Amino acid sequence: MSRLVLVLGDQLTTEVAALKAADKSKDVVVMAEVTDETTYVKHHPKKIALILAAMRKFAARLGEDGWDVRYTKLDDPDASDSIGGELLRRAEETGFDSALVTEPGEWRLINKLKHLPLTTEMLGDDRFIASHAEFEKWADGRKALRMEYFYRDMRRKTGLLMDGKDPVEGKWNFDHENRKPAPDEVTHEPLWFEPDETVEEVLELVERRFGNHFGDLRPFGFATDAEQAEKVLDHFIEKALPRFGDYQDAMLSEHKFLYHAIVSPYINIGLLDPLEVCKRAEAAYQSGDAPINAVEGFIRQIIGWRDYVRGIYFLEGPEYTDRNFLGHDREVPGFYWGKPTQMNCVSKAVAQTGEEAYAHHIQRLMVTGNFALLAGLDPHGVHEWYLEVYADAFEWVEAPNVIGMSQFADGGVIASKPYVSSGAYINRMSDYCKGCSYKVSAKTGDKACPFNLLYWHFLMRHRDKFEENPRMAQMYRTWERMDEERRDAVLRDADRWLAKLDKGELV
Ligand code: FAD
Ligand code: DLZ
Ligand code: SF4
Repeated sequence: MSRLVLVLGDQLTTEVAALKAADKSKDVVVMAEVTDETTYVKHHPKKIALILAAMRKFAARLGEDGWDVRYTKLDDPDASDSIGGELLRRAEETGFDSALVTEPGEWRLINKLKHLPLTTEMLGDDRFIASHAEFEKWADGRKALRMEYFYRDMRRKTGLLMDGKDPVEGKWNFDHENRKPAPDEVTHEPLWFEPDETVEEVLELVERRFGNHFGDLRPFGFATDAEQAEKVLDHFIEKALPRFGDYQDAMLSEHKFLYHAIVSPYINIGLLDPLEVCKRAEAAYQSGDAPINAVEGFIRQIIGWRDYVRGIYFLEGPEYTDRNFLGHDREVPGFYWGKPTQMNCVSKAVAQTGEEAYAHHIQRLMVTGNFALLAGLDPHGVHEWYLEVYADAFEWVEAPNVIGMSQFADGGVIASKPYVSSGAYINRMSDYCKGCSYKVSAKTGDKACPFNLLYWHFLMRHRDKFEENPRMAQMYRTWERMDEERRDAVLRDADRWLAKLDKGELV
């Protein structure tokens, strides 16, 4: 029996389950650029361009390898609007009545594909270390699903950085060495590529169709095929990995990328294999070219965090993105899309996001995420923002990071306490405060850093939920030690600041 074989825009590898199971001699590959996928949120133009260009190149490669590929371009006059519509159109064209698909990374699309009038076989996406069944088994009966324990199991399973049954150098986690403030000098720039003919054609299409989405399309330098993505990885391993650990949490206005890898967009769409990426990092440790704190930290992000959040997304089910444990409902303010704000840290993180469709973990967690949580923004709106603006954002990875880790909207499935901080943390880890209209040292008054005001406002708003949390008790004790006049002033100034925000005034 011949079948249609669906390959989605984030499944661009010959190792994807549906292609591995298909028969080149009789099956037909279906790939489609469709408006549903390009607009279910208003994706950053760079993200759309990356995916469409990489899809076109991958389809060409499959064709060269002898596959019969039916590829739909966004402007094709016969095209339907959706992946399901394209499968049905190709079913009619070929006379096939069944399809082989690899499970998409989003409940929305999984449910649509399951309800098509076609016999559809959905295979598990095995580009991860743990299958759904393994994750469920790991989670079963645990009181808390902490990443660290899952990560240790993944180290054991993969054998990465293991010395027999033990972790190399006697420790699982070297994170405490990875919190150095920003360095004076940064010697690394990621590798970018000049657009070739295929990319240029896509850029013109995206300019025409999605020019009104937030973010800059040009200059466009993302890798758009596996060979280029390999070069980005080589470059990172050689030039940046040795210092990745030390400066992982630092933020600098003039150095957007510091020593980060910028490989998440490529891993997530299939141009790089996560396990291979980790093996390359491990080899750098084994040859003495990168220290353990850097390599362990990097590998933990991938076989630990990345696989863990995917497990949580599928474990928690389709309603996860609607969770709102803290009852937050403030609208996401215009400065998340580039309207002016006097908060230099937020302004810089958003500007960089608009330019690059990229911000590193701490900018996402401790600047835009921290502000959203402190100010009580609606977590669903925040989730949609993150899904829109980052090139690496697909719901299976974005939602647990935003709803769970950053906004505590899942009530503590992922995080054992909310990631909130006052301005002091941002000041320690970045150079943002030096160029800010607010004063990070001011705790009350017109010039007080809003993070300082809102930090206490958040803790007081949710006292009933967090006071008993052993990891937060110290903060409440500090509050109790402040004199009453000061506490009243902090809460009053925070309320005033939030009122200005709600009125749309410049804050
Ligand atoms: P590096 O800092 O160099 O890390 C190496 C790799 O580790 C990354 O490429 C990525 O594959 C993996 N990784 C690191 N942290 C995480 C994590 N928390 N979850 C999953 N994988 C991780 N990552 C995404 O891929 N897509 C998202 O939509 C996304 N949204 C996020 C939203 C918030 C609020 C936060 C706090 C984090 C989010 N992350 C997301 C995780 C992280 O910010 C990015 O993976 C990282 O910034 C990618 O840049 P990099 O390749 O330079 O990563
Ligand atoms: C994100 C995205 C975009 C922008 N466009 C397409 C597309 O035109 N065709 C396609 O097959 N996939 C696209 N994608 C990726 C899908 O949205 C992604 O596969 C699902 O969100 C599941 O992760
Ligand atoms: Fe951000 Fe406050 Fe520092 Fe300004 S002073 S950059 S608002 S942390």
